[in-house]
Amino acid sequence: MSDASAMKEQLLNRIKDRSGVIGVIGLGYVGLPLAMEFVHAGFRVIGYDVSERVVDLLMAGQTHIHDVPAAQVQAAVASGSFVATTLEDRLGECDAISIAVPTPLSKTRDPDMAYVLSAADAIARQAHPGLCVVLESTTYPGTTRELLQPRLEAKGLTVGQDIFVAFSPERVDPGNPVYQTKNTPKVVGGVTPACVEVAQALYESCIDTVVPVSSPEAAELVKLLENTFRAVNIGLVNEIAIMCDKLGVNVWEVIDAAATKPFGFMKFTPGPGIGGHCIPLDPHYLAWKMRTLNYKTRFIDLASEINSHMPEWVVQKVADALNEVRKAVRGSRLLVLGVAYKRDIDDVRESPALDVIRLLEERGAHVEFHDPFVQEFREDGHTRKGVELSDEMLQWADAVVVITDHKQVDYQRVVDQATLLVDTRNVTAKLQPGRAQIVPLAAGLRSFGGVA
Ligand code: SAJ
Repeated sequence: MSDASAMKEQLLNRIKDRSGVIGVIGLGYVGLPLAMEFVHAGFRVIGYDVSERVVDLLMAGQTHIHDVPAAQVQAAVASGSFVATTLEDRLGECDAISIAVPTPLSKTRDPDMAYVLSAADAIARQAHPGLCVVLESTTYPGTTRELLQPRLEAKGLTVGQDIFVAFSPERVDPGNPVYQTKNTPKVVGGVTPACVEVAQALYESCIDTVVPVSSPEAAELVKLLENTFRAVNIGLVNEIAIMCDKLGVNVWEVIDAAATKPFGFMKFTPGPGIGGHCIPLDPHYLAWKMRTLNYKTRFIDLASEINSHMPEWVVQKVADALNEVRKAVRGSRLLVLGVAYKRDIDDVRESPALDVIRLLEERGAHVEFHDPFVQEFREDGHTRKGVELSDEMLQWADAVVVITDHKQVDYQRVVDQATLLVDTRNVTAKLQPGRAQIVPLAAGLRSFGGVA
């Protein structure tokens, strides 16, 4: 057996008998659940994060990730199976390391690879023969081979022989009651067949289904296809909403009826735009990479144009609705319901609600918000606090604008107390007529105060 295959067999055995030490870089909504799955599989896990606050709270048996109970962290720390650290040299103890750090986009929508490069350099400083390194952060095709591999080879290691490198996209959906890290199929693409074999064995130790693909580029593109698919289809359905508005057709009725087709159709719903740290951003990694190859990604660009136009569409709906009752936006009192980027969560990142609020305030409106999951949020260095949902607040508002349709809000009460309600999420479809004039996202056959 050659030295290289001996190295690979030794690593495979350490994975198989759980004597291997697993490193996870980045203990956020991706890294911490992954670390806990490796602990659950029987490994000793070293979690490395640059945040002392995160490391300290984890070592104190607490959690900052909703999907990971504090009791699970506490048990992992108490058993000695998990340690969180800011000390880079602890990575030198690891036989395999997964990188789960942020990959934000710059203001000009260029990938900001600083976190990935920092992690790659830390690993390179601590790397040793017989190490497997897997990048999980969403990124453009080519990152693993162009940024990660050279830094590891600079140590004199040979990928596929004494170091094994792969990409495996994260598919964490925070708060998903059905799919968590363990039961969500995991795609793995290695730089060489030996890299695929090792990375596949690594993830098969703790994840139910592992799907090998032939290269890191294929794995990188899998993730981008998944989320570009969503962004493009949301863009399509938002444009259908605009068409329905011009046709005077109820877009929700059309979508619900189309969704009765048992094959060849997948339901998406229009709204005030798209938020979160995945869908608005991920497609732009692909667009950026293709620009370097002089190729224009027309679907991505058009979907982005339509989706990012939706906040302005909503603001125009509000302006038109106020105009119908002889009010100007300037000086109007508006209450936005729901600022999180999607229902029943507390994350406001990239939320279209923030755009709607900004645009309304730029037109001179006085805007307050209520969100049962978000009491306050910081934007441009200042904190914005929400208000309680009271009859007085609903009566105070010249218009109430539903942006995020949290299930726990009593929308019948809103319809009964408000005078004007702009409904961008179709929350009023099945309600009894109340005091409020209802303005749908897209014109329907619904009369004011009635239901379609
Ligand atoms: N949105 C619409 N219409 C839709 C679906 C979504 O307007 O039909 C909006 C949402 O309101 C939100 C944005 O798009 O503002 C993104 O929504 P999302 O449902 O895609 O939720 P995310 O951003 O949390 O996406 C994540 C992704 N998961 C991963 O990247 C691992 C995505 O691939 C999942 O499909 C999605 O969760 C999910 O299904 O929950």
